[in-house]
Amino acid sequence: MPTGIRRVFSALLFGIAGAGAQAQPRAELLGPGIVRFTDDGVASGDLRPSAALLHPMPAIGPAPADTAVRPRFYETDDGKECVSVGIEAGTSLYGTGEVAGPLLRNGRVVECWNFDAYGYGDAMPHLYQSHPWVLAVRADGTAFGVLADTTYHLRIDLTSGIDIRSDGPDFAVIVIERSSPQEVVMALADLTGKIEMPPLWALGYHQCRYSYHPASRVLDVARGFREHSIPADVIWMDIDYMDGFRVFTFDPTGFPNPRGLISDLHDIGFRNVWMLDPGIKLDPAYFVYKSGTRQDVWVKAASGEPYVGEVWPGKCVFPDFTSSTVRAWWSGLVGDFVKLGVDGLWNDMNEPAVFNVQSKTMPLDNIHRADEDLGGQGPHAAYHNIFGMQMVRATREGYMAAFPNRRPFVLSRANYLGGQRYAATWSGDNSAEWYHLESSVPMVINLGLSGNPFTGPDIGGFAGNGDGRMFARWMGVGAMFPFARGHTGKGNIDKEPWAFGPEVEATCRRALERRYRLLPYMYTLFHEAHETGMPIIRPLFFLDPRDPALRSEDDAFLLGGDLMVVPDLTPERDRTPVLPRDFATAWRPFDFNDSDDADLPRLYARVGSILPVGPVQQHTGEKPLDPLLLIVSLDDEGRAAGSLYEDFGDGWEFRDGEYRLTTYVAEREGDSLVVRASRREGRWRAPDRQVLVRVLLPGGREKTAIGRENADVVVPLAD
Ligand code: NBV
Repeated sequence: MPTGIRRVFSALLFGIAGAGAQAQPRAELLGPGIVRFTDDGVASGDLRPSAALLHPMPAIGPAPADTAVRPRFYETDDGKECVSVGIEAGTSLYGTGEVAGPLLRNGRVVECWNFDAYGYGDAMPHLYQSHPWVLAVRADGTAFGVLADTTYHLRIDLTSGIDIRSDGPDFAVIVIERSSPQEVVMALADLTGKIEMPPLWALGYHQCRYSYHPASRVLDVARGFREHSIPADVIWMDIDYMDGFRVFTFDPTGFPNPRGLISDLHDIGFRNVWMLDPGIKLDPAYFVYKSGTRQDVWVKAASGEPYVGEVWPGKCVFPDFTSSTVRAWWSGLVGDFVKLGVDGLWNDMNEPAVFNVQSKTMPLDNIHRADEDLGGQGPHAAYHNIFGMQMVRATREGYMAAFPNRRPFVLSRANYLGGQRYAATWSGDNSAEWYHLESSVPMVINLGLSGNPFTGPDIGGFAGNGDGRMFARWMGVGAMFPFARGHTGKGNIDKEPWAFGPEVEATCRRALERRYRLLPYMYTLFHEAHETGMPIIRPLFFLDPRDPALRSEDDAFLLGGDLMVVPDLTPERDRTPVLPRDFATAWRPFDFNDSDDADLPRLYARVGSILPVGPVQQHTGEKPLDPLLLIVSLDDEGRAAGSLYEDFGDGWEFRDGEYRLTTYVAEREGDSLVVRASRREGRWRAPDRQVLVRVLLPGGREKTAIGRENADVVVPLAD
């Protein structure tokens, strides 16, 4: 509808504040319980293409008359397109992606605007990524999700219902209606994509700092892990490995022989990840600048000249990742780079961050020559929030073209809803403060509820030093997150796990040994996330979405469906988490002989579950999964079940059936428990390995037995 007329309408109907009769938006059914709404008079063909959706979604018919959630579109006096969605009393709001502050988002205002948010705090309305997505859980446990399908700057106001205000043109709103929050989250993944299986090594512990320099220091740190017997898989190269911050180059003094470094690291079981920033040094002698200029790949200023902004290298130009030709050019550079033996890539500063300007980014009227399926040529205002997403897309493509048989691992600071298709996320420049340790839990949960399950913070905090006690506590929790990396900023004290003295070192070792022991379970969860979109870290309210008491619990969390993690996130340990009503009977404490360490979170296994656990190892390639330990937590009927996914840990053969998904069941038979593999999926046959069974019984009693995978393992239960 023309703006003027719509404004009059809005004013009449809602008095701008939003009260009054309902205007009828267009409502098209996209799938069962999934409706796309557009403002009256706006056809879906008039809208910009979706950057979030995996595929364009044609309507399959009109929305059913009983569609419960009906957004109202309106326009403000100053011409901003808005939509509001009312919520019933007792509705809890989540999602909105990477946000500071608590899990429960009611009462908060979030902006979708990718931003270099160094040292952010609770009040920061926008961080590095944009997720125009709200998950709403009603009092009765049913749920719906609201996806504002626009890449423009948004203000999502959750102080009274859901009110979304855009700085861009008309946009569609997709509402997913389901009977539980879990189903909404999985439907979001169907729409926006699921993570690809990462290489197994990426689930190991990562060690980073800004910057390990020179190469000998990198190697010393990696060797330090082996000397201290602290498990780790990956070491990271931050910007100082480059020659004057020129991406795809190496500092000739500090990193004269990257191939040699990589091979030395590989020899001790370490993978390597290298940073690539989007700012390309404006240097006529630099091969990347020369080739990009020749191929005309830079984002343009409104004048039509390449836009020049300052970042680490000084004056820079920026590849226009919204164009497929530019992505192909970048992919070629990435391909040549990774052929040195590079295992993983880290895209930073890709909001894009620009120095010495108030906006901290490019002018909004810069010009992108974007692909038609992203919306065609348009201003930075339209593409800002997906600049990082398109960069990681190109980076991933480059790795895949160079190594078609390997799984890429890309980490990104900026991203957008659906960007889990291309990269994992870390939560940017947090600080070495207890608040940041505490808020890393809700941030990881909300990212998972917004489609990205592969995330984690800088363990120990990026800005500032912190102290050993906080570091130990952070490692305890961080080791349970999908992405576990220690990192710190320039000028800070050393933050390797042994840097804070023997006590903290011992806690870090225990924390990471736990992680490595739990990797078979975690890898199975990654496979589940890849198949279904279920988050790896889940909120406690998933256990009973009707229990209002669980709705805001964000200290304790679930790792998958079968493991509860209860950390102490304050220095005084003065918070008591709200646990489910049936906690005492439905969850059983267990440990790895490490629960005397009060800096580690408490672990509980769900009654009725079987957790697959592996050996302690120093890196993921060190040992086969033999013996396999099954931690069995019997229910009242004397039963338990659990699953284990295994494949090569890299490559794509699993797509052709080269994997094994085993369901283990335990059943009480008389005075014994019989544990067996009841079902296998995939082409891999049953392995001939030792199976250790550890049965957790009420009252803290335990029984154990040893058997083999191919036969029933019988555990006598009588005392
Ligand atoms: O490349 C240096 C850092 C990096 O270590 C950090 O993780 C990023 O979030 N980078 C930001 C740029 C400088 C930050 C002060």
